[in-house]
Amino acid sequence: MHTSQMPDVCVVGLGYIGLPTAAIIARSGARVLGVDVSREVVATINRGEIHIEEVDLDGLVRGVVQRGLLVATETVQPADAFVIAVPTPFARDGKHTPDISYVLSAAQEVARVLRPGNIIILESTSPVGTTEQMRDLIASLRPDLKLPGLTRETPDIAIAYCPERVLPGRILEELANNDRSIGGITPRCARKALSFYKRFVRGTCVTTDARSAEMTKLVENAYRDVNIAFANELSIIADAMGLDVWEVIRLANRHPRVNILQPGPGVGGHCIAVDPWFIVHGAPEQAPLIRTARGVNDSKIHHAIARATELVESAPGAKVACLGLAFKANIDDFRESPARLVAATLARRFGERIHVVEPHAAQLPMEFTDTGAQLIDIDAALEDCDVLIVLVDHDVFKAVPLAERADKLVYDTRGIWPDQPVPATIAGEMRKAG
Ligand code: SAJ
Repeated sequence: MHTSQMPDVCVVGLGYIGLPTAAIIARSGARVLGVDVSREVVATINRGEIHIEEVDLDGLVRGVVQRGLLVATETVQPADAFVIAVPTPFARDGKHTPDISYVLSAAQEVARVLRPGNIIILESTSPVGTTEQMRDLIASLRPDLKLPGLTRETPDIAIAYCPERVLPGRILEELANNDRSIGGITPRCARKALSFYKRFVRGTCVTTDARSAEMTKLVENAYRDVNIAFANELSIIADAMGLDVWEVIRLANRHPRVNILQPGPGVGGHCIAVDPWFIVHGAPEQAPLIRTARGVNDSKIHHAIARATELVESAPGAKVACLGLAFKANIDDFRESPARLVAATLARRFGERIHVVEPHAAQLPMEFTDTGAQLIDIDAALEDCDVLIVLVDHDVFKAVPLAERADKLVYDTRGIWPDQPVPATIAGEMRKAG
């Protein structure tokens, strides 16, 4: 695509969702303009390279950039369709107030170039009512346009909310194959958005209204958070009772209607640890379970820190390896990661005794600076460290044979080594309790 040619689709925000989405739309043959505020991200993509790690994304982006179907820039330009995929964090105000300022500033940029016949689709996870707020902002900036829900005539613009629901590590596959909920500000908007997604989504697209689609996305992640909280609470109970939580869950899951998830060092990432707060914020009196689940999952991080600290203190002078920093297995994403918090807390406390193994990191994150902690590889850890703290269930850790770890002191927060013997010197619950 020459920069002079008008793109079919403009994707605003080229992060973990926006970039794969832009690339998949481009693969379907559409001319896509990707917009990001970061000059570096724009330059990287225009070289046919990527700034995030995601299975098969590098080849896909290289291909569509080479064919001229994907071009990145720093400014929104006219197009037929606009897809907004920018972050929606919560404010650090102690009240977890959703921060939709990135969505609104993206909408403001889009408003500048909007023309009759355009469609705007918001994909960012958003509190209920955000799509309408976005519409109202655009209405105030472009009084010349008839916007859906505000006019009795046929509107000039269609606006819909269509959340992504892809799993990091499987994004490309899930973008194409997952079912999608498509919420229009009006049924007409939903139908327009449906025909947009049909071009590149193989899963079933179900239409609804914008507010229901917003809530559906939040509910999906809150559901998972509540279920993980159940597993994490069980692990803390099992620890207090001297039981092996993994064994209990394995047995309970043999019941045909029980499917308990896996405990871990807490819940990380930028979705499951954030989105439930959007529901709590919207209905604070009505959401005690969702709020409590967040609390349980956060408290599991402190439990893991306390357990790990006890183990390190039980082996004075021993070298310690923290296995993993990512927020979950086999990805390079360290945002809101409990593993990272546990390892950094140990590094601050025990300094150079702490070693970190993270195959997806080239260097330790900032908070490790001046702690004395070092990044090493798994072979060095198995050779030199007597204490192993498993924080992430990366495949490379799961594959460590028993013979190479049988004589170590282990705290396995992920239950990846069920065959690890319990040394007589530490309490039975120490090794396995999640
Ligand atoms: N976790 C556990 N135990 C489990 C499952 C997960 O401790 O049994 C932890 C993980 O280690 C991680 C956190 O929970 O720290 C979240 O991981 P995840 O794999 O459950 O989810 P995410 O954050 O990678 O992606 C979620 C997905 N949502 C649901 O499964 C309902 C994904 O489909 C969404 O698209 C994504 O959030 C998002 O962007 O909202």
